[in-house]
Amino acid sequence: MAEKTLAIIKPDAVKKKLIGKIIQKIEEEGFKISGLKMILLTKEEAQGFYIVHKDKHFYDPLTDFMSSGEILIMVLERENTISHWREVMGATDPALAQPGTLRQMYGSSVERNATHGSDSPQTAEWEINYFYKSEEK
Ligand code: DAT
Ligand code: MG
Repeated sequence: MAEKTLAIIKPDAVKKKLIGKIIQKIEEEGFKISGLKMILLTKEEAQGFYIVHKDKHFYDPLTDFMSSGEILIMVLERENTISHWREVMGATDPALAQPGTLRQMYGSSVERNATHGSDSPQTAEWEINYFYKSEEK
């Protein structure tokens, strides 16, 4: 079974109408999209999703931002899914991301960096469960 990751197109990228370009890149990179939905998180749901960062200075602005507009949630699969998606996204801070990565092209700051990706198989499983409780996994 291919490794899975949870990918998110964040509110900044949705508002900038970048869904099409980002999904095109996802398909060109050989990912299979095995789940996809558009949702608007409440502040509490954003806080729950980013609970690992609850003690960080950016937790409050991050969860305000993530609940500020619709987001597109996707489950992606291919070989080396987690590390490959993180490579395609680039570094967390768009200013430090390699040319041609999604965050370098479409992010505007470390707080508004266009996309999300899980960072380990354990995190991926937890994050996928967070959004696909028992319904459609
Ligand atoms: P990543 O999204 O690359 O896995 P992370 O898990 O360290 O990065 O942080 C989660 C999100 O929090 C990140 O996408 C943007 C925000 N963030 C991280 N570091 C930040 C900082 N120093 N200032 C503001 N926001 C930050
Ligand atoms: Mg992370």
